[in-house]
Amino acid sequence: MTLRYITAGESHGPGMIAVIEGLPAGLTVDTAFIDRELQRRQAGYGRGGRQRMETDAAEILSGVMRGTTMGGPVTLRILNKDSRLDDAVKTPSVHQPRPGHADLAGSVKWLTTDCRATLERASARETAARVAAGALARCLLREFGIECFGFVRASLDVRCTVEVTCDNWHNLRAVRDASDVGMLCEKSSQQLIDHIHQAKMDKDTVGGLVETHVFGVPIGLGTCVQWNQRLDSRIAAAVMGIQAFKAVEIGLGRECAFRTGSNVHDPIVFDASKRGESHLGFVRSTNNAGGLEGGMTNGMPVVVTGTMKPISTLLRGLPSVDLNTKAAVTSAYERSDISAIAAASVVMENVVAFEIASAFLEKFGGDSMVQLRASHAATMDLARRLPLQA
Ligand code: EPS
Repeated sequence: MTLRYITAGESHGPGMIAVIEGLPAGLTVDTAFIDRELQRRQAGYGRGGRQRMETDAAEILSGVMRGTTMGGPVTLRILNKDSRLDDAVKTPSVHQPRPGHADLAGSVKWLTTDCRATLERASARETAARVAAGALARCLLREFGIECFGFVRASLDVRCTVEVTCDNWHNLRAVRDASDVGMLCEKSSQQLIDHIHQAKMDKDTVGGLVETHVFGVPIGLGTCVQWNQRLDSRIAAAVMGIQAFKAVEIGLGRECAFRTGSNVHDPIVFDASKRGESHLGFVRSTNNAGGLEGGMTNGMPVVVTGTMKPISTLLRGLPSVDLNTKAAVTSAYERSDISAIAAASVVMENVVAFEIASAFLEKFGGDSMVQLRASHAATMDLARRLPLQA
């Protein structure tokens, strides 16, 4: 069964829900890990007042017995403390769509001049459910030594140049966790904090570039046989599905356009002493491909970069039109964030993880963790013994 999930819930409704289907039975669910990811998603300099109200935690409503999965759909619920959807005073109609937001297109789509219904579901509060689903999938990945590391790479004129490798990411995690904007060096962190502070003074907002590295991914996940099953295509769709994301790149990404082939493709060497690693000894001196070739993992770390646009709710407003009168107005303001870039890095980390877990289960399969472990070990053993004797 394909691993998949849907989410439900509105920003100011009773809560957010994720229903995850396709996990094998017998997986130990680390709820503390899931809640830690949810807390990371709430943090970051530039977040608005809402995060001081919420304490996100996942409650398991189905599919888990005594801490392990049972094989059926797992339902995770995150309660909204700021639940007030049915209160028309506290949650009023909105008629002045915000440029950049779903407000205008959604109102026309659902044939209403009230943007409220659209904005409630379009809200990035929904990413809490996606983080919960991704963190659950990571419980599975971690059993096979696959780890994800996400952080903020750049924003405005700030760019952190620290290189992330299999050897240093554990140490960098502590730097990231100490940074209020999820960056990997103190200098860049402070510069970005200053910019976000300035944006707040200017009643403006800030986006940025976020990066996810996935380590220990075995060679051969995904497929080249069908366009929509290519793992890079699935990762790209998952990342572009995050609210406010406008671009996704794998490995070198757009930079490939500006180099010749000999400066892009990662040379292959074989190192028998590294046969036990995810690349089975097929070592690459560079990783411009970002761990994906032909829609399949090549055993090198999977590297994804996402671009988040600045938040579209500006305290100063932007030119817009009243949907009832068609008069020129300034767009509506709702309590919002100045920047959610640190949160976006947590979201991307977890949606990428989910796609890797889905491809992992497709390759190694099985109804139970016992079967999955056996199939994984046997398949990797066969691959290590190539060429196989008839
Ligand atoms: C959001 C608007 C703000 C953000 C929200 C996303 O919500 P509120 O209007 O309640 O202040 O805080 O993000 C979250 C609540 C969250 O948990 O990430 C929007 O319009 O997208």
